[in-house]
Parts: sequence; C-alpha cells; structure tokens
Amino acid sequence: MTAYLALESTLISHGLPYPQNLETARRLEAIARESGAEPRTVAVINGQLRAGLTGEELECLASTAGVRKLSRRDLPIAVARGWTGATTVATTMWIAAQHGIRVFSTGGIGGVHRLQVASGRWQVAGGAIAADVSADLPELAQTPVAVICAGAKAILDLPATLEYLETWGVPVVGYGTDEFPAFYTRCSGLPVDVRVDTPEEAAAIIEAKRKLGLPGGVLICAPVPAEFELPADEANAAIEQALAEADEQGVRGKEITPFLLARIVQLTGERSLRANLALLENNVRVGAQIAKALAAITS
Ligand code: PSU
Ligand code: MN
Repeated sequence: MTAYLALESTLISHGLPYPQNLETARRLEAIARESGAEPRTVAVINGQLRAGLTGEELECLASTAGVRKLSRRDLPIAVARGWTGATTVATTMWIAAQHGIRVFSTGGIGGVHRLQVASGRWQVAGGAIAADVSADLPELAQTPVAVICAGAKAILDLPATLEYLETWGVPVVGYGTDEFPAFYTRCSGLPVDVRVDTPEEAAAIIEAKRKLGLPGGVLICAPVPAEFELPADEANAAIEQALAEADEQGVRGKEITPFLLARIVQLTGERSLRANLALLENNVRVGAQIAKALAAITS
C-alpha cells in the first residue's frame, strides 16, 4: 500500500521568504519520496481542493505576492468564488482527510495567541474576553490526521495551547523527546503525553486512536535538529520584539501569524531561517517514515 504524506502550502506562501520557499517546497517533496512516501502538497487551485500540485502551481503559490491564506472558514468562499490560495494546517488536515491521507508534516502549528493586555489586542465577544485561537486546534480535535511538527513557536501561549489540546483529547507525542518543542528551540519546559523513538510506535498510537473511534488527530512533535537550534534568549528576544511591534501596529486576525514569522526572520537573520528549513526537512523525513509504518500495519 502506498504511503502518502500531506504537506501544507501556507508555510510556502506566508511562512518563508521567496525564493527559499519554492526551493524548500520542491526539496520537501523530494525528501518525502527518498524516505518512502508519496508527497501530496495541499492547496486550493481555482476553487478546487487539491492534494498534489503541478510544478507550475507550486511556483505560482511561492512567487505570487498576496496569495490568499485559506483557513477553515475561507474554504466555502474559496470554492464558491473559484479562488486560488494556500492552506493552513487546519485546511490542509481537512483536505488531506477528504483524500484519505492520514499523515501530514509541517513546521509549526498555530495555537492560542498570547494576550496583549497593554494594547487590548483581545477580541471581545458577547462581553467576554476571548484569546485569538488558531483554527488549527479545533481541527486537531475533529479531523483524523496525524500532524508532525516541531511544536509551536513561543510567539504563542504554549501552556494554553497544550491545555486546549488536552481538553479536546488530542494526544501530544514527543518524537525522541520528553518535552514539547518550541520550534526554534528544542525545549519548552512543558511535558508531552508520551515519548516515542520509532515510526512504528507513532503509527501504533495513530491506529489505536482510529480503532477506538475517537475523533480528531494526533500531534507528533519532533524537535529542531540540535545543530540548528537557536539559543533560547536570542529566539525569545526576537519573539518579544515582534509581538510588541504587532501590538503597536494593530496587526490582527489572520495577518498576525505571517507578520510575526516574517519579522522574526528579519530580526534573527539567516539563523532562524536555517533552523526553520532544517526542522521542516526533519519533519518530512519523520512523517514519511510514520506514513510508511502506518501503511504497513493497515494494509
Ligand atoms: N507557525 C509556524 N509556521 C507557519 C505557520 C504557523 O511556525 O507557517 C502557519 C501555518 O500554516 C499555520 C498558520 O496553520 O500559520 C496558523 O495561522 P493562524 O494563527 O492565523 O491560525
Ligand atoms: Mn487567529
């Protein structure tokens, strides 16, 4: 049975600068193949939900300024209007599931944003104060796709993000680690639910969740390779500055994540970019191996 691995496109169009994004998109597909899985990069092309893109389509998503970032709420609009756009973790999971794909590798997931009390970067709904919560989290709660990532960036509220996943029954698995990784850094001080050290162990958890009839996905966290890790104080200084600037400039909604990611690359220079590329490659390798192991126990 062929092992398929989904890859997302928002990290290509909004998470990495051109031209590294296009080179990376191509390299990730090649790494998946070398590691024994068929890559399926996900996007919406002219209103069609696609798993698998042509070289031209990939190039268009990487090089067109202002490509739409499509999250779950945007999908019906994109289909009705025939839009082309990049898919986030949430929409990539959903489209992968529609295509029968059960494993998906990305860089970092979205989560619960930190509350910026000073400026009031809060959303007030019905008199209550609600944090900005990425659609990636409810998607993990309901869509049966395993997501391999390097954790979540410390631009987010990591404890609150893990609390959400706990509430909604999403197992958080450390791949070769006991700690939830923080994207540029290998450690966050926060524990995962279980550590695995082989693709077979990860596949067994994914398959057990399906057999139990429990809805939703599994989050598998592989830390950035040690030689590319950023020192925690350097990463945190850039994150704090980017957050303060977003706050000052009133950046909100779906613009916040791309704004912070781009600003952190500028502030840390090539180092954060190299870390980002290294962890992506690692996640695709690990994801392909898990997809293979899962195909072996389900075929
Ligand atoms: N975190 C990263 N890199 C990324 C993203 C998040 O470290 O590229 C992207 C992913 O596509 C993710 C999206 O699904 O940002 C989350 O956006 P939001 O916070 O608006 O839900
Ligand atoms: Mn949001």
